[in-house]
Amino acid sequence: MSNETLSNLLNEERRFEPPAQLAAAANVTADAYARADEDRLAFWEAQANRLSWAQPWNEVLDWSNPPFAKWFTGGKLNAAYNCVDRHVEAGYGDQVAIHFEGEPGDTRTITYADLQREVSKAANALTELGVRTGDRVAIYMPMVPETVFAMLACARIGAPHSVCFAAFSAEALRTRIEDASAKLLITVDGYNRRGAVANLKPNADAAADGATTIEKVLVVRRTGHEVPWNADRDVWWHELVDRQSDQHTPEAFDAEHPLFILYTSGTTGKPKGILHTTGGYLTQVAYTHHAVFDLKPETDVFWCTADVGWVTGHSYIVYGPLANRATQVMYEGTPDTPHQGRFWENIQKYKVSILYTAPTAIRMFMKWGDDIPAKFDLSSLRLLGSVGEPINPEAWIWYRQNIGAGRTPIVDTWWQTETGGIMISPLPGVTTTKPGSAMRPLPGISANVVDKDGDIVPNGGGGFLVLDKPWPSMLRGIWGDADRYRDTYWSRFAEQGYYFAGDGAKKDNDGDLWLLGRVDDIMLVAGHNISTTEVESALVSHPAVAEAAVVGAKDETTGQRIVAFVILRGGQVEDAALDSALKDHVSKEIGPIAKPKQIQFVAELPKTRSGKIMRRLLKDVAEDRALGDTTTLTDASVMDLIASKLPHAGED
Ligand code: 6R9
Repeated sequence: MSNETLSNLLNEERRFEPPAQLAAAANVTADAYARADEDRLAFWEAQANRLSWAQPWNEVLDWSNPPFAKWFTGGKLNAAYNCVDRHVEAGYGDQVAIHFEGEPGDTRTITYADLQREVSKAANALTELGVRTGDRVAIYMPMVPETVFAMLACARIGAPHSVCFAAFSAEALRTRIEDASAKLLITVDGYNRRGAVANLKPNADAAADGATTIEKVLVVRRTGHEVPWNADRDVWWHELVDRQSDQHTPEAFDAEHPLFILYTSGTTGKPKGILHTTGGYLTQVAYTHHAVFDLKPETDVFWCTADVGWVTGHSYIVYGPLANRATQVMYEGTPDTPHQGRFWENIQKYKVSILYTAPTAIRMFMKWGDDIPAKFDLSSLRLLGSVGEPINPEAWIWYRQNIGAGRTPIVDTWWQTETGGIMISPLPGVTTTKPGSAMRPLPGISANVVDKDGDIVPNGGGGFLVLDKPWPSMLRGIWGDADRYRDTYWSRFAEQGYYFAGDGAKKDNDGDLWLLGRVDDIMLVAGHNISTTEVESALVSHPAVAEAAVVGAKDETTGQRIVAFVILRGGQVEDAALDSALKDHVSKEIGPIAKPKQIQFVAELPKTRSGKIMRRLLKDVAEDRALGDTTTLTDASVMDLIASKLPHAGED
């Protein structure tokens, strides 16, 4: 960023108060902010007490050796016991934990008692395979219940799991296995995606062949198609796990015992193994799930549409919801199989009351058209959530109107793999929301916006988002690389001791926070910092546009010129008139400085599997360069399509 800080460009005046009924019965009320401000550690201590501990802690936070935090030191607990057994012991064994919906329409209903048996058997199986406390287990699995069983079985025996997205290549899996020296790989024969079988086993084999640390490969049978088999190394889940005892006594581990490693590349660079530990992580994900989603375990049906290979799946499919005894939906497939209303059909079928999804999905639904969700009964919904990217105000409004019938609150939740749990979000029974703003740090969380010198910017200003106090579910480091941990997150504002998240943000005149995207993506046009998010939101506020990605490409006169890649809503025609109408629209919404120089109509955008737009690749295209690393792309072919459509630099 230049010396100039990001100014407050877009103006959003719409406000939405919490529904009275929700506010009256909310899990968390406004007084939580004051309580947490008064004594932050006592506040987190109270949240830790929502869990079951085998041994109480001595100290809430040990921050004597920053940036290495220890929370609830001396305390002992078992994460799987907290997510499963204690609910059965309390008499809720018959409550449904997971409604599994396969893409072909097959279903499974898993109660908490079932979950306890499955996790216990899997834990016994891991022990039989020689997995011991502290050993790392790689999980290369799709969205099937065994993925949850496997993760909880690892937690139960204290073997940190490392879940790798099923869509990752063999090479991506191999490097992650090697980095963590995993000795067991758990995978599947295949899974159902877009009406076809995705064949996972050959990838798993190739990764295991190349990774010297893998001793055994445990294979779940999902599709039943024929797969290559290595009799020395491969073991069928149904043969090994099914013959185990369904009794298993969980051992309590230290609060700081590693729970999992999850690799993140963000949108750039070599993947980092983000390390999370047990007590603080579970405390924060359980509390935030309770506070932000207002879950009532007796009546709610929760559905987080994230893949379990993303941190959102770890924290808000597995650990947070299960610790809170949620009943939830787990769906294997894509939103458009066999038709574009599949999500809404699932909501109608299971009477989902709380939906948590990503802006990328919402914009896709906007593109497909309002008539699709309108065909289904979505009246069970009472709360909607968003995560993964800034949500454009227009997408927010569309979500509320078309999915939430104009009555459900929306919680826009900002957080990262590194933060472990939600950090900035409205509280649904408290906050009057503004479309496009994640609003305030949650009770017990402290964040701020600073300029390049680390000075706090006043309301109305913009700059870097920082976290200025340690939080329970914070990462404890990067696996095997303490220096990289310090450099990546703590060196930018070392003097102040702030964690730098890598995101730009602004504070509006009320002090509410608006996320502006990764600072690496921020554009510098004729001496002005302009956020990609704001230009994209201006484009999406035009009725013809469903989604937009904006990059700053090198320009001889202005430093950078704004290039916009635009996906139109269904039925719109791409022509010169629309091209100039969109440029004028941005100019009117934000100002002439933000007017795109070039607009390219496209059918798809390059995205990571968690739905984040990879602007870095679009920038390569806009600057007419060879593409950088595309290994985390969902579909690498979209780049060829986009590159073939874009006029080369200079030919406007
Ligand atoms: C949970 C997750 C983290 C990055 C983060 C930011 C972006 C996530 C957001 C958001 C604006 C939100 N991000 N939620 N930006 N508003 N509500 O996404 O983790 O995959 O590690 O990504 O995602 O840029 O820094 P992760």
